[in-house]
Amino acid sequence: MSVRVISVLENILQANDQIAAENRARLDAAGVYAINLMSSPGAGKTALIEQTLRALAPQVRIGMINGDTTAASLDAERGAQAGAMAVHVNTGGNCHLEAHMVRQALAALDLSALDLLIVENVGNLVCPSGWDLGVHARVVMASVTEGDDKPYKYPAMYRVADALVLNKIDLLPYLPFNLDYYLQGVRLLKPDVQIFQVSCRTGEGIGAWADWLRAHIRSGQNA
Ligand SMILES: Nc1nc2c(ncn2[C@@H]2O[C@H](COP(=O)(O)OP(=O)(O)OP(=O)(O)O)[C@@H](O)[C@H]2O)c(=O)[nH]1
Ligand SMILES: [Mg+2]
Repeated sequence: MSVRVISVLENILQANDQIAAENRARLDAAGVYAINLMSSPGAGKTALIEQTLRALAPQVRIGMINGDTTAASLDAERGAQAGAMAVHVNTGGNCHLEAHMVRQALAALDLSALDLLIVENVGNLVCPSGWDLGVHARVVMASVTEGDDKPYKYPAMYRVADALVLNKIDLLPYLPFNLDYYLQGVRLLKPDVQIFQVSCRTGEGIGAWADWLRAHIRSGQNA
């Protein structure tokens, strides 16, 4: 008897890509520019969303989809408090968001009232990189407290980045973080990636990040 081998992961990823394409078409039709924000836990994703709202709202109307592994909607509440139209997605323990979860969240948002949608992925530097959610740009966030070796240890995440936000630079004077070594690792994996060095605590660097977003929202272009 011969054995039939079914590539389950391939089928799942194909189905995901199909839904992602539908999500993107829906966002395009509504004129909403969307980003997938990915990082390890605690790098500052929600803090960046809060700072982005401070920099761009109310001229830019901002929505937030927050993916977390539990029902606790603390981050979505922070986003709403800062002025975002926010939806919390409980992934039920899943370590990353998938396109069908974003499709459900999109249904809960009034896209006609938005210009920018920030999807805060589950804090994880591995799994989220392989899943297209149907957004326009993938933004990887890192913080200097995590160490300067991260591009070398998590290349898959850095390879998919359209933009990179390096956060907590206010702490650089206190840490053995070699910025040149870190940036060299990033450039090896993604030579043309846009890099923003920021502090969500002091607001340093947020202006350049906000300008980049503004340019993409206006032009409706992919990163
Ligand atoms: N010193 C310093 N602390 C920061 C900065 N940005 C964020 N933090 C702190 O880092 C911690 C985590 O920030 P969050 O915004 O919750 O990070 P997150 O990536 O959304 O975390 P998860 O959603 O749990 O993965 C908080 O205690 C923030 O106050 C920064 O630029 N400098
Ligand atoms: Mg968060």
